[in-house]
Amino acid sequence: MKKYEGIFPAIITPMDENEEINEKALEQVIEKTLKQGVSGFYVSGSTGESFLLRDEQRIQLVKAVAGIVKGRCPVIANIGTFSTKSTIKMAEAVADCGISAISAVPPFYFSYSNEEILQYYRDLAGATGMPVLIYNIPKMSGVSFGTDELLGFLQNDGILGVKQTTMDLMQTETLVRKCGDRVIFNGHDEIWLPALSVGVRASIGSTFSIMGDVCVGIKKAFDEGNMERARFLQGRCNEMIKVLLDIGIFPAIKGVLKIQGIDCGNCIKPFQPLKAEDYKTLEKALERLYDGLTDEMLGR
Ligand code: MN9
Repeated sequence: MKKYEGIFPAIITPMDENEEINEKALEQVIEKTLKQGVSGFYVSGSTGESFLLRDEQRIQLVKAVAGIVKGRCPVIANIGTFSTKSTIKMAEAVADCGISAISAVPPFYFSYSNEEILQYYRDLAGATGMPVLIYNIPKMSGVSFGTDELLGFLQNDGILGVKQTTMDLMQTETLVRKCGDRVIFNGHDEIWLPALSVGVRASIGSTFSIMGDVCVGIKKAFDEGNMERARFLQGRCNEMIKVLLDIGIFPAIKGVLKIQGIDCGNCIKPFQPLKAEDYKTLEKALERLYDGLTDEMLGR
């Protein structure tokens, strides 16, 4: 396996009742998913509620994950903020804690030219010397790239690759075909199998914290040429993802973790706590997800 191959949970940020980081629960999620065969972690991303955390909490979080992982697998930290200078400051604060790469969504809110966005990524790579993973998430950031623009960005020194949180598999296919030396991460868990079919080898996703074993199983089945099983497992995941999205993906993921025995608290307000009926819905969905799945199917 390559360094950036397989599934990377976009890890949730466990919180206590004061909206401070619960490092004990963080460790439990990391150890559980490592046992399930995940290949690394993406920290302080959308799933990690990064834009709701204070800067010092993001730094604490990244350091805590690196400290728990202790070099057993790569850790990618999303350190993106609103300006180049503050993003570099954030990157410098975590540079020596044992992470493998940094990542950032394109600067947003104001409209920037492509040159300005590219310069932002170049400045991050240049100032820190760490590989930079572009976080392409047009639906959330409001910044969409054409395929040619992205291809241009990927040619630059210091760019590790791109996390493609988009359903545009044609764009993803083109990036994989034309940028063989860069890492193209799938970013939507519901199209992990379709992404594998266009040559993607790695995926960063929020649901890998709660069903990492099933998603490891999808890749294993695909690599063994067992498409029937791979499709079956992707279908099970997608039924689960539909329920999570209907409830609200991040609070719902924390809800499932609680059912699985790891209390990660609530998401930061204005996210609202789950209702009792949401837990019932999630319990049922979780039972359905794992019903009849064997160790072999789960990649064990
Ligand atoms: O980081 C996640 N992206 C967002 C990846 O939440 C915006 C995905 O894992 C999605 O949560 C998942 C559900 O749509 O694919």
